[in-house]
Amino acid sequence: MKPNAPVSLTRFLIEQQREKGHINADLRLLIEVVARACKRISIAVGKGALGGVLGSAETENVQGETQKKLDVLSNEILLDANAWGGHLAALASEEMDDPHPIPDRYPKGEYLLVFDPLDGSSNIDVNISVGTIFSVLRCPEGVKNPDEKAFLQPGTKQVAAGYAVYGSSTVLVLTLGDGVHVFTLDREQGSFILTGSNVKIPEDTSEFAINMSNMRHWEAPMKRYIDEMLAGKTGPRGRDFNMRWVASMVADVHRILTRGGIFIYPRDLKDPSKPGKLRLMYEANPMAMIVEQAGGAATTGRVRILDIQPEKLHQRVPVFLGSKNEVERATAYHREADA
Ligand code: AHM
Ligand code: MG
Repeated sequence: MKPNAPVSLTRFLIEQQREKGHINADLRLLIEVVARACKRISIAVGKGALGGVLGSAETENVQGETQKKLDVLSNEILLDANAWGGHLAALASEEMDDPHPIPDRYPKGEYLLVFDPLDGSSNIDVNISVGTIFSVLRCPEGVKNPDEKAFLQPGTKQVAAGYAVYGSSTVLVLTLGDGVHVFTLDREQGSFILTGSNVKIPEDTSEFAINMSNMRHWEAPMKRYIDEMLAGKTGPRGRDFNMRWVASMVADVHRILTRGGIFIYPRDLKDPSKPGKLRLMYEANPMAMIVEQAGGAATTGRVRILDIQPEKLHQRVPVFLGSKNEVERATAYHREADA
């Protein structure tokens, strides 16, 4: 092969296994299977109205959210793709109440896969980027039939994490715990090609992403942090800030990975029973691993996300992630207020 020939995801993974010893054959297969499922989801998303996939499925998930047809379809695509390979012990998803076992007719492997099959559901019908988020854990030793408890491991235990964003191009972002790598789907060839290695998030930024409509429900330190940015050049920060909010976490995180920024979905007092909107296991943890691997930071505004010991599969957490210095500043404001 020519030295500058494009590196496919398959070649990248084989090199990670053979030369770096980072992954074994099962984890390689797992990532390839997830990537293949993302290609199928990307095709379904791309067909839009022509594929009859828009609109509501008229069912509710465990979070009490109405599922879209594409939420259900994407979940099925990931389940089917991962059932037979022998690399998984079980799966869990935003769209399913309980962990999903591997059918008895197939062999079981050593990994657990957790995913949000289609993140940004509110954007499906309006042709704005959506995506898939996934996290890979090891099945605890000796556990033959993993239940919810087997999944309740802190984010530091993830062996891999990634997301696919179905935007103007389809992009797969992956970390195996050794930097963050970006692959773009070559639609003619049908393969993911490496287009960014060891990407880094700038430590400083002048761009923030937050749903400002919730401002009246925020805690005081949260309000202080945003107020200071809104005050611009003449305020305490002495410079102007810009705002972006796609309302698809995958798209907002991808922008931050590309050019920096801070993404915040804080705890708010609209519904005090909920500690945040986003889910720890299949949204916050995989994104936190990616962001940290890219040199950024990820906290709940108080503690590091990856250190949280999960108590429930569908647990929610506040999320602050992105450019390190901004995440640290927002976190310091919360800690100061608590003290
Ligand atoms: P979803 O998994 O049901 O799509 O919800 C998660 C999404 C995130 O992608 C996004 O950051 C957030 O919800 C947007 O919330 P809001 O509509 O409150 O702005
Ligand atoms: Mg989601």
